[in-house]
Amino acid sequence: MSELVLTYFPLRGRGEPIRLLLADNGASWKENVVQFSDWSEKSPVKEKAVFGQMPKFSDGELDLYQSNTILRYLGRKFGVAGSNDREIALVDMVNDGVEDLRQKFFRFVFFELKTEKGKENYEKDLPKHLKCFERILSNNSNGTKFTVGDKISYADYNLLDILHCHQHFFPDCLSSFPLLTAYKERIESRSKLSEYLNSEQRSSRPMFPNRG
Ligand SMILES: N[C@@H](CCC(=O)N[C@@H](CS)C(=O)NCC(=O)O)C(=O)O
Repeated sequence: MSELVLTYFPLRGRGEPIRLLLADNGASWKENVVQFSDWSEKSPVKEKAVFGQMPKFSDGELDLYQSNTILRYLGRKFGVAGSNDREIALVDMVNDGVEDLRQKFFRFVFFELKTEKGKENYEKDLPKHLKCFERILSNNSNGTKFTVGDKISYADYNLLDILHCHQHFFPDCLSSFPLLTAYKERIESRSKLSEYLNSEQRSSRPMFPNRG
């Protein structure tokens, strides 16, 4: 297999769902860490980046940008992108739903979190969004498996990560969502994933810059 390299800031951020997928599928990858101090309009990594942003993922000669493109690519590469046309479409849909929530979450972290009112409003609104994923789970084998079908998919890694992000700020946010709670525990206990989740390399990486 060609060398797999993730180029990103020393963060979980948008790199983390990619790492969860790689770890759970037993892949080895190299981390190419770009320090914030080396990132500027004129830095070669930024200049070469197709959209001027990271993460970048390299598989041998192939360089990819856009975290969801990378997830879909790896989903296909490792056979975790849905098992037929119907599942492929549904996995894509769930992943887009996670992306919508991630964008809201970023606005929260970088803007709304600055005021007590902003934090309160976000927390009040959050169950409405989590409920959508609870319902997705309930519609697939009564919530006993994954978001789609019988097999984990790239959307599940992305969802797991966004749940972790929310629990960081709102530790009890899943308490009224039994299916999501069980799902999260089930995925976290997969052997390779749990090894990664408990690793030093993961715990030493902050979720966001300067925000713990
Ligand atoms: N849609 C892109 C967004 C990438 C993005 O926002 N990257 C941020 C870090 S998470 C970045 O590179 N920020 C530095 C910059 O914009 O100069 C993706 O999903 O990869």
